[in-house]
Amino acid sequence: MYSQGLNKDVSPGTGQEAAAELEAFQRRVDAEDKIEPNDWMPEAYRRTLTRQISQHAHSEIIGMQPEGNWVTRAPTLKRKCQLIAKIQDEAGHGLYLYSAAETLGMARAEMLDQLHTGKAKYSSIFNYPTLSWADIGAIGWLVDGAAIMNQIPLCRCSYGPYARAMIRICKEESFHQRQGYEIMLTLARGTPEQKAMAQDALNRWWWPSLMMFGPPDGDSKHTAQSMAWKIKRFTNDGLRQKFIDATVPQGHYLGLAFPDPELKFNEETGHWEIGPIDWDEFQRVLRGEGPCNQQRLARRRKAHEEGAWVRAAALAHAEKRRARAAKKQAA
Ligand code: FAQ
Repeated sequence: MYSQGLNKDVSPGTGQEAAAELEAFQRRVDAEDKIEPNDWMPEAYRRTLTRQISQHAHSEIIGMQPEGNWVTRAPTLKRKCQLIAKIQDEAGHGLYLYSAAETLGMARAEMLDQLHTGKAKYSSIFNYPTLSWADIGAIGWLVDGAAIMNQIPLCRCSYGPYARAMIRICKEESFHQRQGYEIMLTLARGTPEQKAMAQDALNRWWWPSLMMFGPPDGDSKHTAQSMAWKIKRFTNDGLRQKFIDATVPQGHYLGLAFPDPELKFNEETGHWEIGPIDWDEFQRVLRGEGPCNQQRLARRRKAHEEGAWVRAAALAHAEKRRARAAKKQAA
């Protein structure tokens, strides 16, 4: 929809012209200028952003499923209302992000097609099951916590539409994080069974949450270029460490233990150090072999098919309004 408003001629030049354009582009990025949809940009910058923003949008939409699993089983009416509001927020985030990605020239239908055919990735974290109510607390605390750590720097991304979308998203994510932590606190201070549920959720979500930040810096193929373009402001490992340092004391305040015998505080560096992350597990999930990959995609495809009549009705309605307005103007 937004791609319709784009200038047609933003294609890269050739030879000397391209070199001059590239240099001018990098100068703007270095000067912290925002790049806007109709500005000239290198094709690789456009591709990187389209990939990242659309995958981010897919993550928000697929991320509704693990939490949706608990709407009918939330323990109180208040918890149910909070959970529904949170899931609705995630849908909104997906929609802002699809809109931001559309400004780069790719139609939403194509992005959705890439998701449904398995060509586009979405965050590995959403391929894990939500087995107990405590998982809803752990998702808010850890998954939204990791998402905020990654997304606050994206508010300063060089691409204007993405940076602006992230500002509101981050505000909402911080409410999500607090509601999750409050669920964990309630369980941790509850009966021994409730505390055990909270501990079990931390055991299962801790390592996958650390994987959300992406592969280690040495294996991250996009980081160097994305940092030069100021799309990313920190490396994957840098953000992961910030998250660990912020989260470990929160877990200890809950009276819970992290599932990592090697976790220790380094007095000299002032950082928490962790044991090795199982990157084979991460790669398996990315290949579609995680516990819920197939279920998540099947459910998404089915929802898309079942929504076909809504899209058709919205288009018919828009066409009717357009024809009515044209007739009024002609009269
Ligand atoms: N899962 O070279 P890098 C949320 C892929 S939103 C799956 O390091 P990059 C809200 C990567 O795409 C969570 N794939 O890549 C919520 C690349 O793919 P390629 C989503 C991953 O882009 C909460 C390849 O591996 N957040 O949680 C993952 O520089 C609760 C190589 O990696 C965002 O999307 C992964 N974990 O850095 C919703 C934030 N990590 O090129 C509901 C925006 C990496 O092979 C409930 N994205 N890959 O196709 C980013 O900041 C970056 O894209 C990174 C990856 C940091 C994720």
